[in-house]
Amino acid sequence: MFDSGLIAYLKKALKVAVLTGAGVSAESGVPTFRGKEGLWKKFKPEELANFDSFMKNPDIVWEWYAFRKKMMSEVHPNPGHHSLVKMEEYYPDFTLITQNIDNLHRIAGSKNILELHGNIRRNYCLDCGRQYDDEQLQMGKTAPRCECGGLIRPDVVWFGEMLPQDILNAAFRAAEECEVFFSLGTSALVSPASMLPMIAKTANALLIEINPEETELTKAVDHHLQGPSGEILPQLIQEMGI
Ligand code: BV8
Ligand code: ZN
Repeated sequence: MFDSGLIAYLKKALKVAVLTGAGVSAESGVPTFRGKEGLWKKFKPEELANFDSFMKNPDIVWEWYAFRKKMMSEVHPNPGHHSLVKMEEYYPDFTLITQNIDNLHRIAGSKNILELHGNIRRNYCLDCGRQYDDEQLQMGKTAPRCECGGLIRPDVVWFGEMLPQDILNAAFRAAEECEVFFSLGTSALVSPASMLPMIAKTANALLIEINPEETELTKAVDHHLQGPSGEILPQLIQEMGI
């Protein structure tokens, strides 16, 4: 199924980094952003996933997040997530960088995860910073309030917001130092996450993309493995014998 040279190279690599996007969760039933059934189709992302809209209309933004929290709490990791857990166990130095906020990598058992855009399971108070997980929130029609009276927001990175600096730096470091970089299920459009694959390539890593479609990145990758990650990744690790 795969080029034998590629399998041999992957088996002897020591340092591997992976960037995942919404496509990796598509086979779990989580709609991607830009796909046909794209989440962004139903909603105006710019109007929902940003701080100003939240301050202007917290109830509307919370309605969207309550809908996504419920949907993400009812889905399960797919074979693609489980293959990444096996890869983490196999490689001496493995970094999983994700743009996804759906918590599925953690549920699948991945350990060393860099959550670039936060995690939909976490929330915090805008005024006092107190953290709340979903179970502690009364999810209703209006945005939940903290005991101090402050507005509670989801702990995700909105457009125009900085990514957590320490996590982003760790992701840049992993991309610079790895021998193999996988770009999985991402349209590679949202920065600064979209910079990581080219940072790895510039640092002479082997750049592999898994995606049923071509993306902005495809022309620059060493291997474009065309297909769903939930099918390709299990085949890849099977051929690698891990
Ligand atoms: C920042 C969390 C610095 C929230 C997300 C112009 C105006 C304003 C801003 C900008 C601008 N130009 C650039 C920017 C910066 C902006 C940006 O990149 N915008 C894009 C749209 C151009 N970035 C930011 O704002 C970032 N912050 O830059 O701060 C700064 C600060 C202050 C002032 C100046 C600068 C913050 C970005 C984070 C936004 N938050 N999510 C939430 O989810 O609610 S982004 C969200 O969208 C995701 O996290 C993810 O990153 C992105 C979606 O991308 P993908 O994951 O790739 O998903 P997509 O649907 O696009 O693609 C899916 C792919 O999977 C497809 O290729 C498909 O073919 C494939 N696929 C489908 N099925 C499968 C599959 N693949 C494999 N298997 C399958 N089965
Ligand atoms: Zn508070």
